[in-house]
Amino acid sequence: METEGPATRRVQVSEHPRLLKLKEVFKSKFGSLPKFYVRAPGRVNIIGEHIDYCGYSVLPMAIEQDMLIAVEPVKTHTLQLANTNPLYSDFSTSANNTEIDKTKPLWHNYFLCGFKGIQEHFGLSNLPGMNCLVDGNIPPSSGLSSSSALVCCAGLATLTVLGMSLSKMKLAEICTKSEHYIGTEGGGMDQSISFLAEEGTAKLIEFSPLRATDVKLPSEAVFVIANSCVEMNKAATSHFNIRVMECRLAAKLLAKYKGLQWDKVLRLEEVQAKLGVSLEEMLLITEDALHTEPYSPEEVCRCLGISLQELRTQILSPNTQDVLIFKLCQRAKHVYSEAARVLQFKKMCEEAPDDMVPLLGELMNQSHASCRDMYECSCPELDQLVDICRKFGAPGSRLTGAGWGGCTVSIVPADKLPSFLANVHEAYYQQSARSLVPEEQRLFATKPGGGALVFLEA
Ligand code: ADP
Ligand code: NG1
Repeated sequence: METEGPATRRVQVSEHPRLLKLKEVFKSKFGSLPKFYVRAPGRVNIIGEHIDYCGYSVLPMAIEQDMLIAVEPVKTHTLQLANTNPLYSDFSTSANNTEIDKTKPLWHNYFLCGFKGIQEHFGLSNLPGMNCLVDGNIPPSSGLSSSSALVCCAGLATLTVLGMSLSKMKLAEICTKSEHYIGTEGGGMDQSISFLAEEGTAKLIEFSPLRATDVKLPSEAVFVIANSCVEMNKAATSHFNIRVMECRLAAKLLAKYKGLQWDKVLRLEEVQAKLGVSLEEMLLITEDALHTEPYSPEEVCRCLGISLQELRTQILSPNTQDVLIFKLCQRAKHVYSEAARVLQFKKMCEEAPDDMVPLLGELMNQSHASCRDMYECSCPELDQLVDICRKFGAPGSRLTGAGWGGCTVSIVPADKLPSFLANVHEAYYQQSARSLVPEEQRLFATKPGGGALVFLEA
């Protein structure tokens, strides 16, 4: 239901090994016991890559792997963060002074994004302090949304400490906006599925306004995640924001070409909506309006009739101001064709999902090709991994999440799963560096999991 907040569950902590471990480590760290626990899941995007920030619908499902936080509200105004993973150092700050350093995406900054989002939503200037211990098992920087799970979990922890409530939709919107404090200008898929997911179903997530609709996946196929073991931290590089800006510029040039008021346009979807044409027509318009040779900043300025200074300060993000080439035609073609593939995928799932497995796979293959060739967000390891997955029986395989590393998702007939896993393991994970990635984070089948929750000890 649209107005419902995340559920609260009473649990026997002693019966949940991860919660029990969290409780014990919390006690040794802070010398007290947590009052409650929150969880927010990661996700795998089945299809619809790099189109959420252009305004288009995406088709993810939550995975079982998640971020868990044990929380104790405290009377001092101090926020103390610790992590079960020693790679992530302890952090402490005044709850009223939450500066987020965009130049260094350290883990606690993702927590602060969620914390600050709730603080700002309620206009609070005097936040209570809390002790928090975080435990995550989502492979980091691998396209399964570990960062957003942490932001959402921190937002939910803060809300619960305040004793306030908000709908899942509102929480998703707040966390989408507040994750921008880390410096990446993402679209909202990750935070939305983390709050709105329901066990047993993938979701079509639509934006402006945010909506989530169940998508029944084929029962005779399994979705398998394979980690390329190449990590890519989105906030530490400008790859991600360059793509967001290329799409923004493409939208403005397309709008200008069609005589629309281009200065207010930010997203490729707005151009389609204003023109009232189909995605197929948008592809033709893109080919007419934009050339495939890269655009220089000077050419973009000439097309829009603005100065370089205006381009840099009014359109581009801080970390893309020195970019020298923009591939506008290729990026827009990826977005419009990928948006169409999402709708086709959903339609096939509504009709007869089990008869459609080869066709669903074909759409996933097309999506990967477009990400690789038009959007240039793949990498040699991901390309190798999708080839291996197809060779061993996946009708479809593609990169998932932002790319440039991270994971692939493949659709695999259920009866072929054991041999598929064994063969992909043999073909990709024998190299010593790859075998260092924990086994449970390398190659696994996944089912649609549930969304964010609060746990209270029974
Ligand atoms: P993803 O594709 O997983 O969202 P990002 O590169 O956007 O990848 O974010 C990864 C960052 O999230 C990590 O560098 C780290 O700061 C944070 N993170 C991931 N997992 C954990 C964890 N278990 N504990 C603390 N921070 C985490
Ligand atoms: P990941 O893979 O979690 O970094 C990012 C964006 C999404 C979406 C995908 C590409 C964030 C928090 N997430 O996801 O919104 O644009 O890339 O489809 O920026």
